Amino acid sequence: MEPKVNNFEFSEKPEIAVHETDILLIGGGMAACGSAFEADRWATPQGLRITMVDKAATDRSGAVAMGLSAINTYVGQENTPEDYVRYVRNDLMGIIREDLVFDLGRLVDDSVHLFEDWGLPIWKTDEEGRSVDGHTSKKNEMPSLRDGGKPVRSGRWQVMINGESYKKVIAEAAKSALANNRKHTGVDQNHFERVFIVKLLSDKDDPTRIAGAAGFSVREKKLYVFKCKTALLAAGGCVNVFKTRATGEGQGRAWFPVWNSGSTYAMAAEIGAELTMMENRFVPARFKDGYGPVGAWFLLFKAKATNALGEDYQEKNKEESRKLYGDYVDSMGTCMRNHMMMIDMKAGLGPIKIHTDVALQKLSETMSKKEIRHLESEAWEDFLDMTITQAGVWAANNMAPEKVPSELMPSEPYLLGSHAGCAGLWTSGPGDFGPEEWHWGYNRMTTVDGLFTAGDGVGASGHKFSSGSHTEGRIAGKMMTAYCLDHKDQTVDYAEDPEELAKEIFMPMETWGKHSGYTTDPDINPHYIRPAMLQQRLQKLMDEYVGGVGTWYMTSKYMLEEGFYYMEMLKEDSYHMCAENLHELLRAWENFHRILAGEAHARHIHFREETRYPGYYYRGDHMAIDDENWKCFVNSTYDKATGEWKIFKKDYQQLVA
Ligand code: SFD
Ligand code: AMP
Repeated sequence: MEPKVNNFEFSEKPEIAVHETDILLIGGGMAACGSAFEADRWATPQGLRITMVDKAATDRSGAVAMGLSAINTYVGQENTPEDYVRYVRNDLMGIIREDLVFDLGRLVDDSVHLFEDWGLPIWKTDEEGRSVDGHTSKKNEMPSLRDGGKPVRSGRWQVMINGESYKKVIAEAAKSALANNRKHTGVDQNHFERVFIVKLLSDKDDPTRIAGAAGFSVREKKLYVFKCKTALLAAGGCVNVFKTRATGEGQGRAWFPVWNSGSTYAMAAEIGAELTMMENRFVPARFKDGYGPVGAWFLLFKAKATNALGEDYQEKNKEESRKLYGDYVDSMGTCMRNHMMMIDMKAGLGPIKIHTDVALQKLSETMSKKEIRHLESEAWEDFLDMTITQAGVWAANNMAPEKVPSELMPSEPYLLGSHAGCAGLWTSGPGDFGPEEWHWGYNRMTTVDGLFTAGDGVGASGHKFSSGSHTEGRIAGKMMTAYCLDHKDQTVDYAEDPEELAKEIFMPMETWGKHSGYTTDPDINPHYIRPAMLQQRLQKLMDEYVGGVGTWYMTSKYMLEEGFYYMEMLKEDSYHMCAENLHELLRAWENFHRILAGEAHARHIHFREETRYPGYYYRGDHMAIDDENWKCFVNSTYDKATGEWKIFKKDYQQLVA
């Protein structure tokens, strides 16, 4: 096909806006909001400018968009940071960066206390040991956590909240921090919403140093080029890279937020940052079709899940699984729970059901009518606060959790680093805890000078959840301030010409303008492929060759190598994506990011010759865990110019006994 050239002959040229700042925050989720808050405390008094760029509306963007019912990481008085390290290590099959996890464990509670100060209602336990919901405990002026109030623990690490407006509360604090920074620095605008960042820009004299980022508005035809001294890349994890279980009328429904399209991993890889544990993924076991989370049901309501014969599949399948996974079956981490469930599903012993009805009836045995009604409304609210679709699925199917059990299902895989997964970037540790080689200057800085990350971006340290991601953003916010002060006299400038960036970024619109008249049906055209079609091709490829739901998460060296061939074909075709409008342009660029994130995932799985995460994925040619050869990190770098990956091992070090 003819080479791609964009001189804006067939599409309108965008306006180009250049914005200069000191600290650039890419993303507006938990991590970036934490960064804005903390950077304001340190950077504003120094006259440093802070800018946040979110592809969506920050009030409701990212994973916490719909709200949450629990804060999953609160260490509290009962636990220590060392306990937290043991818990995370256990759940992630023995390989984590203990320096990063310990560091988070010692700081995370402060963020939770701030959330409460900012108005988030947190459930409390009263003197008789009864649970009081967040709204009532606020109304009754029960002591805050900071003042010794006792939370309602659903599990050892989780505390219950009235969290429908959780993200709005967090965003409000971030926005007022940005407003304060504006006031002190005299900058007109420092919060850009609905601007999708496409690529990071490196310094013209030093390609290993960050100098900015470029993106476009999804509402007006405008290219944005940001120049910065330091940047936080916190654009969440990656959804919709694998074929989804939801099809037809449910298409588009996913557990993970649809905004997060692998931008963190792809843009970091393209600028040369080292990735870690990209083979890891998260396959959440969820209420079928609505993707309702299970945590509160298992931990707070004490529901049990069984196979179709009423058997406890975890107990039943434990000894058989020990043959491949040894003592790891005893810790029964999140992937292992999936594994036990899938054994029975594959044997035709599904549906797997969670007995919400039995659990609620048992809990209500000693309750008054009023208390029972309250319990039932809590059961609905668990989803109305967090995964509204699940309540919709119940209502649509004439099901009520207090009357009938619900089906559970392992979902399609997601790439993330803050929930029960640990894909991400290799970052510097805190320095005062951990080996020297894990500390190269600034806490949570990547291997690219001046580029930081947090939340889903930091690899090898999962189970941070919402509170931990916010905390990690705060750590980075403070460190970015230090970075700016230490590099006060250095000037940075990006190498790219904004005119050329405009041509590259808006290419899919030129393709549309040039060719869309060629056929009567705009979907079928020999000159281009529409982003929705390309996305389906990627999802099919990932599903079939990289272990998605279609193969029960099974892949192998042979399947992956076959898949790499088709991925090359897909990449070739991706340059022919068209965009009829700005929305489709967004879809096109999300696909570019997903493809690279998906490829990193596949390449890492190919490198790690064992099945470290049974229940998340299986290497059919290496079905066992092999601690002798593979109890290590797998890291990689990508060369954008050649398209080549370098993948290598890094030693794991145990720091906490
Ligand atoms: O029920 C660009 N999580 C839960 N955490 C808890 O503490 N309790 C829970 O109850 C949780 N549950 C839960 C959770 C997640 C999800 C998806 C569900 C349920 C359905 C986990 C946390 O939510 C998660 O750990 C944090 O939110 C992670 O924070 P962060 O900042 O790493 O990611 P984000 O919040 O999703 O924000 C991403 C931001 O990036 C923007 N963005 N901006 C510009 N350019 C681009 N190219 C961009 N790409 C993305 C997004 O708009 C967003 O602002 S439960 O399952 O356990
Ligand atoms: P989820 O709702 O599945 O996202 O889980 C929320 C929290 O509860 C996370 O910290 C999980 O690790 C934890 N969790 C969920 N299910 C279980 C379970 N069956 N046993 C122990 N912990 C669980």
